[in-house]
Amino acid sequence: KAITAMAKQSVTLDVLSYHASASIDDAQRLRTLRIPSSAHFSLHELDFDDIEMSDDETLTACLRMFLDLDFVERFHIDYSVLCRWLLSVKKNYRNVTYHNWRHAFNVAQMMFAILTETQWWKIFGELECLALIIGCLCHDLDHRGTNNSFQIKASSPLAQLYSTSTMEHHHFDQCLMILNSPGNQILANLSSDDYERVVKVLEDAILSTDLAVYFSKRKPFIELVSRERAVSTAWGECEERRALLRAMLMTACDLAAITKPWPVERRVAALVAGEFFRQGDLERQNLNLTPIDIMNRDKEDELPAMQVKFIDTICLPIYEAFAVLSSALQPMLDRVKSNRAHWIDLADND
Ligand code: 5BB
Ligand code: ZN
Repeated sequence: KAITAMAKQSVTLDVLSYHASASIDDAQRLRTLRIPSSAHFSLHELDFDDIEMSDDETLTACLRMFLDLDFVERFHIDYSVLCRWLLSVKKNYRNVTYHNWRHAFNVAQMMFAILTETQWWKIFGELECLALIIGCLCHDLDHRGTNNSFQIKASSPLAQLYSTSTMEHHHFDQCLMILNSPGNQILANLSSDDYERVVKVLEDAILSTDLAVYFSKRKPFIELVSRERAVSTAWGECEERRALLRAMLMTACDLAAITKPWPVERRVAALVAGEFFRQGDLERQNLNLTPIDIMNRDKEDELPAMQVKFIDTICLPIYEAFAVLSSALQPMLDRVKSNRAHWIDLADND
């Protein structure tokens, strides 16, 4: 699988050429928009739904999160630069069914709601909170609607560049590229120490959204939670615990559609299925492979049963741990359980 340095460079150029910055004009227009309160957008709600929002509203809601978390003041972020950076981030999501800008926006809102409702923002401090929110907004940048195993099977340029956490490394690359683009440098006024720390936390956060990374950290996390039972102020001084909590928070926010009211969950699950089926179609057409059941349109009837398995093996353990750490997060666990009952119902009656 090893490739020469020169081949790697040309792969890198191929992969990086997709990047495009938003225009100054678009940024100036966003800059003049009024920013409604977090209450207006229900940004603190765990059952938040973006369906009724316009694209402009998703952008002003992001600006509201940056303002309320005091990032703009604390890190001397130039407001015009912030507007352009947000537009560039949005622009570098593709029009795929699920892994698009709306997904990234929802993940960031969930992080905002959890950090504020649990008061854990005090444990992490402003620098790590900034990295987490940027991480959520950027964690699926340039997603093509196909997963890591597809990149490997297709020997895509991305798989040649990164053999593990393929897409997640690419999302982080895209994130850094935008942060370094002229006119988009929201971290320009940080000290070099603070800048390096934010980028390191950001890298860990984005790489943590690989499910394989989640599986490797889940056991130590659950053991920590059963020992501690709550996030005490002592966690603020323990980088190891904070790092584990940050990684698990990324997954909890990434998968949070499963914690939403049933009509939202059912709608989002259909989007996930649509993207999986499209990958299955590509595997058949381009790679001459038979897709696995979850990506096979012919197995659409088995979707409710797959969701039950997804809930039991991946979702319940993490939201159970979070409900132990903070009673403010118990509603997320309750929703996962009631959605599970809905999926069981559909699985039985079809
Ligand atoms: C998930 C892991 N994957 C490598 C193989 C399939 N499984 S699964 O059996 O748990 C599964 C999950 C099967 C079907 C699914 O959806 C059918 C519509 C899902 C599923 N995944 N359902 C969801 O509602 C959601 Br949300 C997801 C997450 C999709 C993004 C996957 C990236 C996870 C990063 C932590
Ligand atoms: Zn995601």
